[in-house]
Amino acid sequence: MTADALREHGWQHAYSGKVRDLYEHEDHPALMLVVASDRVSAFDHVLEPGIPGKGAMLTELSRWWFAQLASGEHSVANHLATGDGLPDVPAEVADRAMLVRRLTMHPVECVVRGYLSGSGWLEYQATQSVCGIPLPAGLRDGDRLPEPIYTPAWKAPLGEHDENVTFERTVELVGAVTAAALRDASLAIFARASALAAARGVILADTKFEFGDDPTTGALTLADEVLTSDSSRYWDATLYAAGGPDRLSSFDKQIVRDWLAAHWDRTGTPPTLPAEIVTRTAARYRELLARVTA
Ligand code: Q0Z
Repeated sequence: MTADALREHGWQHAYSGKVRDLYEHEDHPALMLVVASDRVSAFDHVLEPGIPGKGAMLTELSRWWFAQLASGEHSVANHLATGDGLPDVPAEVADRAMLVRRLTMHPVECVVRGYLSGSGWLEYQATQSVCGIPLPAGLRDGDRLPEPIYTPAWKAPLGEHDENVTFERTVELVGAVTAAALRDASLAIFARASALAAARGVILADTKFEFGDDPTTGALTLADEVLTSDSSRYWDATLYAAGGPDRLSSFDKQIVRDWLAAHWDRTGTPPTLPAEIVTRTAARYRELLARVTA
């Protein structure tokens, strides 16, 4: 068992999200271990069974993006721990675990949208704006925005949904200097990442970053998972351009969502996913990883 293997190496469970688990180590209080599971969620439920290899594939994608973003002219610091004297990561979880430095996290989800969809589309229909940013009239679900917008959300307490907020509200939450730094870093990273994805035939529609301050240097540092299909919406550029019914199919668990929508009335416990749905979903995650990191 995973939990036993981690405990034998001194890792104690600290926190679990729907999909990932966080561990800490008594002898290494400055570090944490982020472990991505194969769990998949849709319509706010964690489904059975998991998607074999999902945790490893999303971890590989995060690592790849961290490396891309750390290199080059506009390099971004990240929370991955490197160097000597680091604790063991059990072999059982090595391919889906990231050893990270413990940061002082900022309680803002830094969302950037290049296209209008999801909660942004819902808010737009009600107000013709998203997070206080006015938008042109007449946009449809999935339309490209005139330019990418920063639409932060406040990290709600456990179990509650994050709440879209204005930039001004983030100033109240973290101060003017940090609020501006979060926005500027988020937009700059999105610009780099979406250009890179586009070159590989993938549209990065939107994504969510989380940042913290490095406690030793004070540097703003990219944390959490980055640009995975759990934290981002990726679309197939060819399907999008063709404009057919699948043009906004997300590059990951759309198959799960579609199957569930057709086989469940959204009350009670969701049904078990058939093997074919699981296999096809795993193949989608594999395809995204292969395309992006090609
Ligand atoms: C991330 C989360 C979960 C994974 C706390 N480097 C860091 N320093 C301090 N805190 C965090 C990180 Cl990544 C941190 N989360 C979200 C929850 C699994 C990530 F269950 N919470």
